Formats: sequence, C-alpha cells, structure tokens
Amino acid sequence: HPEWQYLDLMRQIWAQGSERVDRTGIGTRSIAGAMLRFDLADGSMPLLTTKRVYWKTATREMLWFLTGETNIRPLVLQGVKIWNEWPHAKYVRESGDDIALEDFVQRIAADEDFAARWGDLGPVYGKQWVDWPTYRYRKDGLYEKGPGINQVAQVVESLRTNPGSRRHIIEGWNVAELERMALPPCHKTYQFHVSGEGSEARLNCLLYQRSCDVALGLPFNLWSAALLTRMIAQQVEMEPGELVWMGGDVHLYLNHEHLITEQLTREPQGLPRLEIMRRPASIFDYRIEDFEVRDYTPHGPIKAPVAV
Ligand code: UFP
Repeated sequence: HPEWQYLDLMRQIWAQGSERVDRTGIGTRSIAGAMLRFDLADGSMPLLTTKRVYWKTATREMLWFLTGETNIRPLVLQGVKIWNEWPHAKYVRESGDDIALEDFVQRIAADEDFAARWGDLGPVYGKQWVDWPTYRYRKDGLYEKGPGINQVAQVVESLRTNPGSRRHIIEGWNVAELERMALPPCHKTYQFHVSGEGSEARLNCLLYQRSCDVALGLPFNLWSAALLTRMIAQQVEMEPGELVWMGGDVHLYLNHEHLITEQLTREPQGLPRLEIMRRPASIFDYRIEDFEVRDYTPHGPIKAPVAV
C-alpha cells in the first residue's frame, strides 16, 4: 500500500530525527531530505487512510490559490479555518487587542473593511502563482510596475505546445517578497514532466517542499499536489502519471506525540480515488462540486495543535 511510505517516514523521523528548538519554540525532530512517490493512474490519490484527512478543505484552499486571492475571508466564508491563526496573531500583536481567535474570525466574516485591513496574508502562493509581479525600467532610469505573470496559465500552455520542455515550473519563492508574506511558501516549487507521447502522454508532478510538518501539513500537501496534477492533466488531455514529493527540512513537532503514536498503530485501508465530474473550460474554472472521492473509508481523525 502506498501509504506505508508516509508511515515509514513518520516512524523514521520520530525515532532518528535530530531534536531542536525551531522558530515556533515548540521543538521538532527533523531530518534533512526525503522523497515519496505516488502513482496517480486510474484515479488513485495520496489521500491518507490512517486518519481522516479533510480533502474538501484542502481542495477549497487549492481553488482559492488559483483565484490569486491572498485574503482569508473567502476561506472563512466557506468554513475553512486553516489560515486563521496567522492574521489573528498579527492582529493581536499589532493592535494590542487580545481578541480570541473565534471572535477575530467572526469579525473577518462579518466586516468586509476589517477583513481587508487584517485578513490579508501578504503575497503568498495565490499571488505568486497567477500574478507574479514584474518591473520594467523606464528611459529615465526609474522603474514601474509591469504586467503580472500567470505561471499556472503559462504551464498549461507550455504543456500543450511543448510537452517535452524541462521548464514547466510554478514557483512560489519570490525572494523579494518573502518579508511581506505571513508564511514563506512551504510547497515552493512544482515541476511538471511529461512521459510518453501523443495519446500515451502522462503528466508527472515533482514538488519540492522546503519545510514539512509531517503530521499536519504533509497529508494536505500530498492531496493538493495530486489534485493540481489531476486538474492540469485534464486540461491538457493527458493521463495523470506520478507525483514525486521531495522534502527539505522534514519534521515532527514534539507536541504531536499523541497523534504520531496513535497513527503508527494503524494500518492503511482501501485505495481512495478522485473523480472529476466535469471538464471546465480552463484551469481557473473548477468548483468544489466538481470533485468526488470514492472508496474513502479512513480511520478516525486525530486532532493536534498547529504550530504558528
Ligand atoms: N507547513 C507545512 N505545509 C504547508 C504549510 C506549512 O508543512 O503547506 F503552509 C509547516 C512546515 C513548518 C511550518 O512546520 O509550517 C512553517 O514554518 P517555517 O516557515 O519556519 O518553516
């Protein structure tokens, strides 16, 4: 079962990772570098079964990335909570108002002006993916803003017109803008690779993730990368191939011990599949209703706090 790769990685880091204090102060056990491979043929998805993964939440996040949006409000209005901690922490820090997370989120939903002021994450994934900023120099030596670059649209186009290219890349790591991001991108580089030709063409995806919270982040990141691959494959009329995931600093947080020990007692069960119900006109026209997961009978969820 492909999920053993994940469980083996988790077990290895917990047993052998080097322990240290990290940015969040919680502490991690960490290893340098890891690789996982998943075959996406026949609808197969790297959706963990040893705990319930909320794939619809991750899917809503992916659709939000593709809109280029960086404000949490559209997610909040859909009940997606995954990005709330960051703007909340910033608001408490900068305003001095010690508002509870739930009340802050409530206010983001209710008050559009408040959301515009405090709900933005800075130029994170969505902005870089579909509107990477450019500058052009003027004759007088000053420079002005140029048109943004839509990397996603360009990759879809280059896969259609030049599938053998080795330059199908979507990059999130905009060095000049890192400081303004709530969180510098973790899943930072996506590269697409086409194996086979014509009707035999298969779309592979390689993801480089610089920093990986194996317990809470990775289950989402694997699903999302596979989802993006499936959507792009559908758009360029190729079969999905493999997802190759590569991690940089691959770690487990010390306060996730209960999750880790519980999950490592469990065994993978069943092979979930993703069905895409419709072929939208473009990569930017997918809706949450377009996705259905079959044969997903996971073990129960395991809750743990996210490190901010
Ligand atoms: N993290 C992930 N996946 C994500 C995401 C965050 O694993 O998609 F947004 C984790 C990795 C790390 C923390 O534990 O969030 C980011 O902290 P840092 O920027 O210090 O690496």
